[in-house]
Amino acid sequence: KEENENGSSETLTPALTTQIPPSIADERKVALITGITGQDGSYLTEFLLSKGYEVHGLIRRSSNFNTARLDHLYVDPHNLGKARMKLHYADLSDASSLRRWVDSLLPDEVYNLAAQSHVAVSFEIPDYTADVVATGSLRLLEAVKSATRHKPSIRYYQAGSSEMFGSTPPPQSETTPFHPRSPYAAAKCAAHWYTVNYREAYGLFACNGILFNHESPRRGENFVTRKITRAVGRIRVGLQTRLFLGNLTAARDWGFAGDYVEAMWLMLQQESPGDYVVATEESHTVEEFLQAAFGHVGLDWKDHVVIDKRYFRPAEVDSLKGDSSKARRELGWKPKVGFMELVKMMVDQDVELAKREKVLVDAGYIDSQQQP
Ligand code: NDP
Ligand code: GDR
Repeated sequence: KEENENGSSETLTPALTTQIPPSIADERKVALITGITGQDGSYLTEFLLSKGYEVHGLIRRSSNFNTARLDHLYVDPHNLGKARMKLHYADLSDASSLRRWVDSLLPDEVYNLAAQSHVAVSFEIPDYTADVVATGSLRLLEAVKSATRHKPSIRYYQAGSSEMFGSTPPPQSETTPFHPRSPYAAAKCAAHWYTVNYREAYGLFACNGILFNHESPRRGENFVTRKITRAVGRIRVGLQTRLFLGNLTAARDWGFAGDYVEAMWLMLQQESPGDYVVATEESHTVEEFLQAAFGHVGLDWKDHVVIDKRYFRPAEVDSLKGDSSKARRELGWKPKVGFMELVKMMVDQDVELAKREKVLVDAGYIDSQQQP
């Protein structure tokens, strides 16, 4: 990324190439997204830009640039007139940074997507997970509440999770009791109730989206779906032979991330705020995902998968299947991409990715043993 005009790279200002006429620009809505560099952040940014929004994203400092999921939206920061996506440094663990950006931007909509979002990792770093996922949400809610003194109409979206239902059996809806099974899920429950509380106590337009698992070719590579499709691609082109996994019997309600970000936006367009389950209402086991993914390229998963105890969790969520009738009725939302289409989309992309990797391996640029 290039430096800005002051020679400072503290504020990054990537933008879209399309120039918006000034008349439209004046009416443009402003969205602020935390977690913009993540899977959902990138899809939500695309979606909001397509609706004519100006999008501001908060990114945390990293020793490397980690904006790969946004690079296709990037334009040289010197094209300031064309900038419709802007990135700023902040952190959910730093209240002052959140407050500064909410106060200075006074956005119409705030989407809180940032999280330490890996369930298994939350058992390894529970304090940090609670600080970012639970207290981080509280910090952002406080910043938004404070800014409503200047702009009462600000709307807030909280990225809630089906993990909050934990061991409560399916189907799970907005009225299903929570029984979290991990530090991550317990922290998401706290964030959920903070959001409800700020709505009830201060009249904030604040919504919880209780989203079931949603995947895509941009999914992080250590979540089970992407871990499987990456391995399928690499096995298919001869870069890998084995895939180590944990519990294959867990069942999840897997949808497509591109569909789910629309539901987030729809929640903030309603007359009054509420909480909504977003799900496909179809559930499959990890084993079924394996069958579908390996089967799509003519392979048998049993020839490649090895069970490794290290991937089992101290407490598991056995079965998730959402009841999203409220979202379908009130938001008019429904998923467009089904299970098999999702699996094929991910496998096809990862076969192409593996082919490109193989070119580099064959040319001696990378080591084929370097598994993702
Ligand atoms: P990702 O893990 O792909 O993205 C998480 C984002 O949060 C990244 O941009 C990450 O930044 C950022 N982040 C992490 N820690 C901090 C921090 N301390 N301060 C600021 N930003 C931080 O998650 P998804 O896109 O898949 O999910 C988005 C949200 O939805 C998360 O809150 C997740 O818990 C929740 N959710 C996800 C579901 C799913 O199936 N995907 C289902 C239900 C809920 P960086 O790139 O620097 O790591
Ligand atoms: P989950 O997703 O925990 O549901 O959280 P993940 O893909 O990590 O696990 C799904 C299921 O697969 C089993 N599993 C494995 N999981 C991983 N990651 N790696 C393995 O090797 C493996 N083997 C088996 C798991 O035990 C589990 O049962 C995701 C995240 O996006 C959360 O942030 C989000 O809130 C929930 O979805 C809804």
